[in-house]
Amino acid sequence: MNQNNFDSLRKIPQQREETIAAISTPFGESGIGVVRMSGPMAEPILKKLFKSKKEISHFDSHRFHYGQIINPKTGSPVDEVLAVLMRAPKTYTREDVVEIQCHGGYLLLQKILELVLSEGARMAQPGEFTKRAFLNGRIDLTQAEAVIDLIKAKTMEGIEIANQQLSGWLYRELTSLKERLIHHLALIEAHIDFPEEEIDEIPRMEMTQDLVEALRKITDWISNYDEGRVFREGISCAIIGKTNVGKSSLLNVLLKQDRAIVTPIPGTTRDVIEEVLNIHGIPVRLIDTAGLRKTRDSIEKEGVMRAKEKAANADLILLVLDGSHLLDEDDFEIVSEVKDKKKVIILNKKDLPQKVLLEELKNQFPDDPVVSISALKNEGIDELRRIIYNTMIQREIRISPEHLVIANIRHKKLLVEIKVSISKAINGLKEGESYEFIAFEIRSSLDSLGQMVGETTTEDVLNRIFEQFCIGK
Ligand SMILES: Nc1nc2c(ncn2[C@@H]2O[C@H](COP(=O)(O)OP(=O)(O)OP(=O)(O)O)[C@@H](O)[C@H]2O)c(=O)[nH]1
Ligand SMILES: [Mg+2]
Repeated sequence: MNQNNFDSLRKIPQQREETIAAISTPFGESGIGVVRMSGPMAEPILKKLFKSKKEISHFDSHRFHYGQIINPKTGSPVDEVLAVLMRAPKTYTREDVVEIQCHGGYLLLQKILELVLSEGARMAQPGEFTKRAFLNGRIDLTQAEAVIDLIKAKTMEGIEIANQQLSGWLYRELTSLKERLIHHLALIEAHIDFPEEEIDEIPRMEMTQDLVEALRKITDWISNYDEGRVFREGISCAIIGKTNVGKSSLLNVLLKQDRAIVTPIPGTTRDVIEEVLNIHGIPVRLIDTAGLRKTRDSIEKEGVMRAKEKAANADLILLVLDGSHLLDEDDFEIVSEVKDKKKVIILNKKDLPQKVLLEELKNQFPDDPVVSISALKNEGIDELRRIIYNTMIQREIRISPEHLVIANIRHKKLLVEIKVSISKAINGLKEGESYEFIAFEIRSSLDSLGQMVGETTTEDVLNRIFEQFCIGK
């Protein structure tokens, strides 16, 4: 096969003679803060800045050392710290790594970073430590992507999916698939290259069966993407309805806190209020909006416009109606506004005498779940939470080490490409297509596989992935 396909980007030196440095802890005050370096200058820089009562002529690797950071120009102490030197290759980046744990004041961290930079390190770009771990071959691209997912996860389910990927489970599956495909390709290419030699006939049946088996696995992975994505990225959920129907009350009761102002005056909420909530493992960005009505008030007008914009972009609409009043023109207008959106119809104020019947509403919205609640009395809220979950999770997925969950759109797109090529190869085998044709399809599936794990990924795509990281990771 064409070896260029798998010429790993990781073998290309990426100016890694440079030593990078960054503050790895968040901006603000904290108990401790960490300045991190990676690269060949990490140890010499540490030796220049670090002073200990005990003479440390030789740093033990992977051990804490107690001492002070001093300004080498003035000799004055900057902070009392613990420093760790981790010598390559058993480190996060596979390069020499130094971590300086100092007091967590931001100015202090800035000062230590400045000293490190003035001694020859350069500022790290977002995700550059992890990028080096990838470029130096410690992790593949799917594992690097899992690092960012782990940091950004909002629920335990999100953490589990990221951990599964970080442990290299996806990488191992893809590697074994790659080996199978390379095996088939080698057989076919031998026939193409030496047609007149005495080589065994290609076992078309067995090859077909093996590819069908691989296809089944890939199809299975693709099929749980929608659910995986929901757990990884979460959903946006806009609470929409007329004024005074209880939208802000609903936000508050779901959040279990008085986040939004609630009054009997229609038009209370003007601006958009957003909060994140965990619904059975789904991170839900809940958006309370201004009640939709025609208004002359310019502030409220702006609020109504924003509400419509949020409704248009939301993954899910919570359409709130007031069950204690007959529905009117305003309600119907809102209904028609969101008719093509995924939504839950909520009949609020069930504690009051009802003018709208739940059954009638169910007939009116045969395709949408309908639920009757009281935001004021906290009734029906658990049922609503369950309905929101069921609306987004069509099929239950098991998140466990044995069940691979695909949650990243980049992975899904590549898996679909692989699926298409393998399907074509299978059909080609069944219909007696030329070996060139089958080899071409297997090669293109191998190329997509290479992009997935980062072996043939373009620099552009890599940059886009690592840009999402924070500085210092
Ligand atoms: N009885 C009863 N009153 C409710 C219920 N939910 C909300 N209310 C009352 O209805 C009034 C309006 O509630 P809000 O939550 O401010 O309504 P809203 O839809 O956010 O209103 P705007 O922000 O003006 O669009 C308040 O007086 C609430 O106490 C309910 O379930 N039962
Ligand atoms: Mg409101």
